[in-house]
Amino acid sequence: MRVAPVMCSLIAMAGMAVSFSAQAQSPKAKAALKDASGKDVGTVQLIQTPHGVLLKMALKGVAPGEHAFHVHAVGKCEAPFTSAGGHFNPASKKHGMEAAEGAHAGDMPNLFIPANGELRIDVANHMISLIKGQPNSVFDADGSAIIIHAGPDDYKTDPTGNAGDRIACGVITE
Ligand SMILES: [Cu+2]
Repeated sequence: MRVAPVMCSLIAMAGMAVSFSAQAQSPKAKAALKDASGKDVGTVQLIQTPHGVLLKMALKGVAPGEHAFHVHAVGKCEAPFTSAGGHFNPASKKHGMEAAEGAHAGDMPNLFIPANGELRIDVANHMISLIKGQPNSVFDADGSAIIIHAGPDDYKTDPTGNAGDRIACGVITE
């Protein structure tokens, strides 16, 4: 019976080693979202996982209601944020998860902002990468940005999703 505690600690150590090495090879990134007047409206932490990128969002002061949000092709946020280009679309697909030839890598589900304007949500995007050199890396030559729109994405209108104005923008940085 003396063997059991040793076995347990060996298993625990093996588990720690696995989680440490996974952390070491998991690129992270962030984006600070600002509205057109320059006001802070939240942050996004991006974490590379073996199954795509996890976007952990904490929003504040966003108009209540349904809003499209996407990764856009250029890492430049100058109001009214057309500087960020179209949706991040390295594979040249059509817009929207309802499109037969879809979707853009930057397409993601709509956000529903409650009456107090605050939302915390984690969103998985399997189509983008934080790893430089990958064809779908957000860290390409001109960078990338996260945009929140005034209206909802209809998940099918190419190339914009008919989501309206761009109300917040944040450049994705390491
Ligand atoms: Cu967009």
